[in-house]
Order: sequence, then C-alpha cells, then structure tokens
Amino acid sequence: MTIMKTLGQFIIEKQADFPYAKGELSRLLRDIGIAAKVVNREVNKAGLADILGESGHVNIQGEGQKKLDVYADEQFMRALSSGGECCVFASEEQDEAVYLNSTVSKDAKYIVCIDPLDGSSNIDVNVSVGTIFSIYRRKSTEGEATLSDILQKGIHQVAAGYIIYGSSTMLVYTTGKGVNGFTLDPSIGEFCLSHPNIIIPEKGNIYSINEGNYVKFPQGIKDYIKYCQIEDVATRRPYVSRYIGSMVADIHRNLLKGGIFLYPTTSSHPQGKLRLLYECNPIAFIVEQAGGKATTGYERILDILPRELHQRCSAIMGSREMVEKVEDFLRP
Ligand code: P6P
Repeated sequence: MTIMKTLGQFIIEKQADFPYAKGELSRLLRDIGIAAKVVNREVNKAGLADILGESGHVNIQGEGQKKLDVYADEQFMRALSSGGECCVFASEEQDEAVYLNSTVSKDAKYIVCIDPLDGSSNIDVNVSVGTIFSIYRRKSTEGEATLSDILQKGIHQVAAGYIIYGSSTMLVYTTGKGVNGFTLDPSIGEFCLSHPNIIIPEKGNIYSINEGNYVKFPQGIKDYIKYCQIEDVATRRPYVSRYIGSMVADIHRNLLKGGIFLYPTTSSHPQGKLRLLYECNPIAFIVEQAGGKATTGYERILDILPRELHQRCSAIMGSREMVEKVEDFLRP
C-alpha cells in the first residue's frame, strides 16, 4: 500500500534540509496551498457561478481582467497577508507591488511574485489554467522592504511553483532540491504527493509554440520550426505539435513527457510576451531543477537582473537537448 503524504507533511519533512529554517518558508508554502484550494473551488464551478467573463477592469498589461483573475489575486493576497510570512506581494494583476506592513507581517522575510491565474483567457472555454509563484528572501535587513528586494535575479529564488487547475488540480514546486508534484484529493481537501522527484526527459518530441506568430518570429525560430517538421527517424521527427495557450499546462505536459516550450521574441513583442518575475523565472527554476534548460534563446533566464516589475522576456524552456538545438539555430 502506498503511503499517502500530504503537502504539509512533506514541507515539514523537507524543512530539515534547511538547518537554519525556523518554519517561515514552510508556513508560507502552506499559505499558498490553502489559497490554491480556495481558488480551485471557484475555478471548478466557474461555469455555474457568476464568476466567468470580464471583470470590466484592465490590468497594467492592458489585458482585460477576468472575474476569476481578480478573485484569485484577492485569495492569494489574503492568504499571504494573514499568514504573516510575506512582506511584499507582487502580482500580475496589481500595477504596483503591495507592501504588507501589517503587524502580522512586520517581521516577514519573504517576497512573493505571482501570476494568480495564468492563461485566464481559457477560463471561459474550460481549458486548464494555472497559478505561478516565485519566492525570494528580502535582501534588506532593516526598515520596510523596497523595490530592490523584489527585483532580484531568478537564481536567488528560494522557492517556486505552479498550481494547474486541470482534469485534476496539482501543485508542483521546488525549493532548490528537486521538483515534487502533489495532486489535490477533493475527498479530504489535501494535496497529496503523487509525482515525487520529477525529472524532465533529456530528449523529447513535443514542441509547443504559437505558430500563428510564424511570420513575426526571428529567422532562427522559423528554421527550428521547419527542423521540427522534417522527417528523420533517428531523431524521432517530425515532432508532435502541442500548444494549449496556457503556459502552466504546456509546461506541465512537457515536464512529464519531455518537450520544449517556446515563446520567442516577435516583431510585435520584441522583448517577448511572457513576464520575467512571475512567469519565466519560477518556471525556469522548476525546469532547471527537473534537469532541463531555460533560456531566452541567448542567455539563461535565471541570470537576468530585472529592471522593472512587469518586465517581459522571451522563453525557450524544456528538455535540455531540444533547448540547445534552438540555441544553435539562433546563434549568428
Ligand atoms: P498567445 C496566457 O495569456 C499566457 O501568458 C501564457 O499562459 C501562454 O503560454 C501565452 O500567454 C499564450 O500567448 O500569444 O500564444 O496567446
């Protein structure tokens, strides 16, 4: 009989990996897990409740905010501000970072960058969506945290993860010692360890890219797409094209099966479309911890020093050999 291990039990067990840990990060991860269960409940009944559709607001990205976007943002901010371990909450849905200086959070050491509901354009058509989060320790040691505490390189993340609200709801995270996946068991309301020590296959035959942008891609990306489509038995080509348009879903599939996810620069998004702090950095940390590679096509994503909160970057992430092949095509 397999021993069931809940997220909470796992977090506490792994806390021993950090000798000086006093439980703050464990409590922070627990708070995220709680908010994820609340969001999951609403996502699962979205079709029934009056929670579909547009909220009528537009976020800083100029994107129409869905009602569930706003709801998810509120739930994570509420859980983190009441949990007392988070001093700054930087969200895709908030123009500016939220500095949680309440009495509960006055000694908080952690910063959370989050995309509360990624892929939200898919919500109304019942396609998987996700939450992506990234956790840093503040660098400053006194006074209130500042923007420079948030704008840290991805290599300084202490933890990162995503929740995928799909055919089942899973929470996948890393604290820098491997990647583990937990599936929500609705009958007991607990995330249970279902995918221990996730390793992405070195090679894969799935490529995920929005080929509708073909004419806007750099030539090297166009050449790589054609490479994927050429028949070659030895390299299992032509590859399989799979693109959901929900980053968490595309990444999760490629993480388990092997493959590559590409959101390169385009003529309409010369910096790339995806956001560095709460999409690319956390996913890059997970992909690298699972043995894969995550670059912009030219440099390691985790080495980028952010200049601004909602900075964008291009993303080529997945099975190491596949990412390196794209880099070859992009090399002058
Ligand atoms: P496109 C969703 O809006 C998102 O941020 C990611 O989840 C997804 O991978 C990407 O944008 C899809 O963008 O331009 O292909 O629709």
